[in-house]
Amino acid sequence: KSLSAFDVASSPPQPMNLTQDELKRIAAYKAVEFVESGMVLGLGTGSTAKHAVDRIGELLRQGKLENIVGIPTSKKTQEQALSLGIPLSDLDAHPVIDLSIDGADEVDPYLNLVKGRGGSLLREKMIEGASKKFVVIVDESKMVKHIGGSKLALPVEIVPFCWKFTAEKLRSLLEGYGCEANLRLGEKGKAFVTDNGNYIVDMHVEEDMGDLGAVSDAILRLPGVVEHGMFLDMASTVIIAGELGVKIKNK
Ligand code: ABF
Repeated sequence: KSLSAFDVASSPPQPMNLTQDELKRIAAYKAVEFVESGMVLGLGTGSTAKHAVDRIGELLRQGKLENIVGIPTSKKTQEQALSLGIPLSDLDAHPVIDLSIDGADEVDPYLNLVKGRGGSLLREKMIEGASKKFVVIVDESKMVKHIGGSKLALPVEIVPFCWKFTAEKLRSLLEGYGCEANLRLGEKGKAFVTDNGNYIVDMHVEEDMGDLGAVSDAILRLPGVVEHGMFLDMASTVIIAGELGVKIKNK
C-alpha cells in the first residue's frame, strides 16, 4: 500500500544511524551555507570546525566562493587552511570579522559555551569575539543543561610562571563547587603548551556554578590567568546535528 502525502508528512523522523563524525560534518556544511563571497571569516579549530574549513576550501576551488579571507584560530587550522589554498590574514589587519564558524565542547540552553578542550580558547575568544556573527557547530552530544557542571572540564589558560600557585588559586576559588584543578598534560607527560606558549588548567566542577558571569569575572581577576573557556553570550547561532536531523538555534 502506498503512503499518501499526509501519511508521509505525519510519520515521525527516523534515526539515520550516522556516526558522530558524520553529524559533525552535517553541522559544519550547514554553517558554511552562511558564507558569502568577499567575507572575512574566523576559522575554528577542532574536528567539527575542520569539516567547515575543508568545505570552504572546496567551494573556493570550485569557484563557488571568491575573495574570502580566513583568520585562523590556531596554528593547526592555519596549516589546514594554507594546504587548501584559503587566503589568510589576522586580527590586526581585519579587526572586524564577518562570520566565524567553530565547534564547542558544551552548549547550554541559553547558547553559552564551554570551549578550549582543544587548547585554542584564547585565539578563539579573540577572533570570535570580534565577529559580527558567530556560528557554533556541534553534534547533539554537546548539548547540556549547565555548562561546566558536567563530568568534563572547564579549561583555563594560565601563564607558566608559578603555575601551581595559579592552579591552587583557581581550585580554591571554585572549592564550593567541588572543584579539582589539573594541569593539562601533553606529549610524554609534559605540560601541554598552547599556541601562545601558556599552560592549561582543566577545572572539574561537580555542580552547577550558578551565576556564570560572576564566576567568569572572578576567574579573570586572578593574576596568572590569561583566559577561560566559558564563552558567555557570544554565539549568535548554534547548529546542532542529531540523529533526527539538524536544529538551528538563534540568540
Ligand atoms: C574547538 O574545538 C574548541 O573550542 C573545542 O574545545 C573543540 C571542539 O572540538 P570537536 O569539534 O573536535 O569536538 O572548537
